[in-house]
Amino acid sequence: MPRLVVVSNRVADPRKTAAGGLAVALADVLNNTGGLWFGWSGKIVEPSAGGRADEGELRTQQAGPVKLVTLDLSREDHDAYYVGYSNGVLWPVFHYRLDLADFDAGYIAGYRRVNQLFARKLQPLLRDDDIIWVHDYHLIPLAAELRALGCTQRIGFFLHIPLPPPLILAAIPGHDWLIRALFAYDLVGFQSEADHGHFCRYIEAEARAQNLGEGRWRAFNRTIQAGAFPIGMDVEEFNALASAPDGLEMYERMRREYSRRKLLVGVDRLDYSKGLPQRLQAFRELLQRYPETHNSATLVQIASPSREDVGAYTDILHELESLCGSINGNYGELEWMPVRYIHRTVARSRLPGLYRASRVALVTPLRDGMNLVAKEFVASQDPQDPGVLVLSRFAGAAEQLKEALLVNPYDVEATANAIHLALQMPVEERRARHQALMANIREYDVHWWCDSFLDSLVKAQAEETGTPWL
Ligand code: ADQ
Repeated sequence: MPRLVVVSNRVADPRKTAAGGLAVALADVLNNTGGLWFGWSGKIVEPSAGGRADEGELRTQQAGPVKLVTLDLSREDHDAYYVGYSNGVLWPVFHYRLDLADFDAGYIAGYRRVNQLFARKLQPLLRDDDIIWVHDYHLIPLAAELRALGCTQRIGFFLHIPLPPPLILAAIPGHDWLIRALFAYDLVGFQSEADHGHFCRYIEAEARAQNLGEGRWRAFNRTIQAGAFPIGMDVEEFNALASAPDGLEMYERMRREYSRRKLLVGVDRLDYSKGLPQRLQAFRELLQRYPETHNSATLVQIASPSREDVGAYTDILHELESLCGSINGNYGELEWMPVRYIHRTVARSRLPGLYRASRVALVTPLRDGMNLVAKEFVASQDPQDPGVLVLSRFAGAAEQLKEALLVNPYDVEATANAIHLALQMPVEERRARHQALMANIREYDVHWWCDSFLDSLVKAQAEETGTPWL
């Protein structure tokens, strides 16, 4: 079996549980093939007096059979590549938020510079028969840069976030360069059929790509394969966390604390794509419309700090604090606070217990590539007395989790009604929905995702590579 090389913006040690889904997902394949994981160390080197920062020095760490190789970035590169282009342009536009994009012309140069740096540093570490899997929007041009250095290995790309329709994509200055860069891969994977469809429409209209059928496309002297590979969760990993001491303790504690009230839960990174203000407005609407929920329902909303160096994130933080304050101020009583808002990181090991103790999960992003919290909530439930998932139709997960209560998060009243329905739902209906959801989550789990992507990558018929063209 050829060696797997994974490249992503950040690298995680797959032996640590805090590393989360992707690391766990890839750990098996990386372990089996003695793989290599390459990415940014998370460290920024400041320029020494008068000179440029000494970036790009490689650090190697052995994690069992897996080699982790990381490099530092200079302040200038980090600000342009990570804060600027990745999180100030691609993240908002790919989540349909043109209003939040900051199209500073300097960002794209930094984005390209870091992708070139990654390619330059990675190329000498590669073997001819390696299979390379590149992850996410930070690294779209990486394969093109590797090809420019003569790499002919099989290279796949998976986009973890949504891909918007062609006319939204076309608002990005240099969008044609970006999408053309995807043709340096052999396989390009998306989270949903909707995103895959947007890609097909874009390349047909803007790049006059030729549709060869069965997901194969030809343009720019290259033939690539594209498709939807919805990411799944690791059900066994989550079960193990649930039955570990931390998980059990959390469950018992929450059950005791909320024995007289129904618990609603939201767990997100604090991000404007997650629809948090709309969710709180829907909860406020629930309290307003259905007085019987007073004193009987509590929303625990965890919103972990994220990308605090990007301006739009400070705005959403303030909006959220103000909404929580006004809901608690207007509806709270001495013995009951309607919202418990936690702007802190919560250990992954405590999530299954929290989910299991909750009657309803509110997963209501305005846009999301997939949203694994939705799947993790379902997998944590007691099958005899399961909680209900209220899920945004704009999360990639909605294509698969059809038995959830699907809502339009912009429609605050309808969302409030769905939450009410969830709180009232009889146990037979909860069981039936849970069973159907679980069947999907088990079948399309993280191992399915990994295997089906890598299978397609191995089979993708790479034809002539043509001249590298960036
Ligand atoms: P995220 O936007 O981070 O990921 P999500 O899928 O919800 O979104 O979460 C990824 C992982 O982080 C999950 O395992 C979840 O449990 C964990 N997580 C999220 N919020 C947390 C919190 N507050 N505390 C602790 N853990 C938390 C991106 C895309 C998603 C896509 C994933 C995977 O934006 O759409 O599902 O990648 O492809």
